[in-house]
Amino acid sequence: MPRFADDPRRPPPPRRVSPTLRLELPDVSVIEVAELTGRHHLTADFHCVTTWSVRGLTWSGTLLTTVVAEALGSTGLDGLPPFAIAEGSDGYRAVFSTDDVRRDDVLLATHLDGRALDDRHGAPLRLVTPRQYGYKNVKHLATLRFVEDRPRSTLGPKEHLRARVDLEERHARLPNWMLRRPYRALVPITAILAERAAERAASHAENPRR
Ligand SMILES: Nc1nc2c(c(=O)[nH]1)N[C@H]1C(S)=C(S)[C@@H](COP(=O)(O)O)O[C@H]1N2
Ligand SMILES: [Mo]
Repeated sequence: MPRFADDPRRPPPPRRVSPTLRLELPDVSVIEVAELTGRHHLTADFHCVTTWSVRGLTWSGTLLTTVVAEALGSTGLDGLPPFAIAEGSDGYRAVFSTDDVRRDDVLLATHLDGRALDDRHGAPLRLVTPRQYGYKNVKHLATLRFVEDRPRSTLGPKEHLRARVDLEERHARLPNWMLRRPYRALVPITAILAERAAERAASHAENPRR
């Protein structure tokens, strides 16, 4: 699996030691979910909107519905506001219709194919939402916030609110026939730049004076 990103020059953020999540729900004070070390397994294909895919990845972690249900108590998942924002500690964010994250195949992953997530793929915690394109699968997940009003996307029209793979919801405005080829052409250079940014960050962490 390549390291990939919307902005490939952005390095992975400095390592957080343990997988914790800040959950923000209206009428509930902020909840810090400590040590997400669930052992739920999920095997799924991964599809980046730019046309590359990886088949049969096995993610392990905690179901998001489990965490949210525990936080909400008797209110239940039906009472959630209609939209959500997921933020990574590198500043990346994706916006959601709550229906797309309230599913029982949405995982807060700590492991990929039996190994703890590395910096390239979202350590220490990653949102895995297999029915949606890669750009909704937020790496280095730090905060999940449920909100009443539709949030503005930081990715602009490139981000479809739903981004469901089976409906090919790639872009908020442009049709798929216009996108597939230019997107595909960008894949190799994006992957190279993203990989380099990660290597630079790793060597800098080892030898900060370089
Ligand atoms: N925090 C964070 N999450 C992110 C991104 C990012 O740049 N930062 N890029 C997204 C995009 S566009 C894709 S295709 C996948 C790539 O995941 P990978 O690097 O594990 O292959 O992560 C998604 N999640
Ligand atoms: Mo992507």
